[in-house]
Amino acid sequence: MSVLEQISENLIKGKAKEVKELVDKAIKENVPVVDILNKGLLAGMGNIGERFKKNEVYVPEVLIAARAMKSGMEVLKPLLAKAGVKPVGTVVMGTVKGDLHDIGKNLVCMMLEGAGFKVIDAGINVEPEKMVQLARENNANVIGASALLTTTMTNMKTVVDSVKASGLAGKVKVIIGGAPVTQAFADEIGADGYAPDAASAADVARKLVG
Ligand code: B1M
Repeated sequence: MSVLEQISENLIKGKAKEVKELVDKAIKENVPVVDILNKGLLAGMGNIGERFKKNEVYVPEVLIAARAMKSGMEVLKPLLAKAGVKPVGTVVMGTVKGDLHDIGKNLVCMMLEGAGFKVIDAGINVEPEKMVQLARENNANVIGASALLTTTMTNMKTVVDSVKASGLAGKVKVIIGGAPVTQAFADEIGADGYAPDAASAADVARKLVG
């Protein structure tokens, strides 16, 4: 098994220490950093994402794999910056105003990072204007909004409206999701995308940034 396959395999199993050591080994063997990222770390995280969508693995496995990816990224990040490797896009991600649920939102952040995005985590109970401000400051392509309550999902429309009012519509796409949210609701409020789970959120974001 090549060192890249070993990175991917160990990440899938959530072995953070081994992933870090293998990334170190790959660097010493002069494997290009882009390959370590794409064919090692992101390949492993992509595998977990696909299996999560099919309910073959669950939230704990995703969290453990994401931790393993982070340990590999710690070693790789400075080298990627040096090599001029850019993220595939930037996403501002937050749970909407009035809503304190963050487990799903955190999973979406991890899947986005696992798909090569830079993620600005705006946190919970986020004012729509704050999301827009962060998107502007960070030159983001996407705002991701999560809601778990039927009473707060209406605030997703405020996010869409705030993006329109800011003049960033078209440049910044809005993706929504969370247990009570549906594609029909996304269409109704004029969101650019909807995803039923964290792995699909990364797929939708990738499609929207081209
Ligand atoms: Co809350 N809560 N809660 N809660 N809570 C629910 C959501 C509820 C369904 C429970 C119930 O009554 N059966 C209910 C909502 C009812 C409704 O609106 N119809 C509810 C309620 C009522 C409340 C309070 C009002 C309770 C009270 O105080 N009376 C209160 C509200 C607080 C507030 O937000 N203002 C409240 C509080 C809490 C806790 C703080 C105790 C805790 C949150 C802890 C935390 O997040 N740090 C909590 C929890 C844990 C839950 C349940 C049990 C679990 C939610 C969860 O984390 N799921 C939940 C019941 C349930 O769902 N079984 C419940 C796991 C998570 C991985 O799933 O977030 O759906 P989820 O994310 C998924 C997808 O939805 C999707 O991807 C994720 C993974 O695939 N996704 C996106 C999420 N965001 C996305 C964004 C995207 C795309 C996909 O694009 C950007």
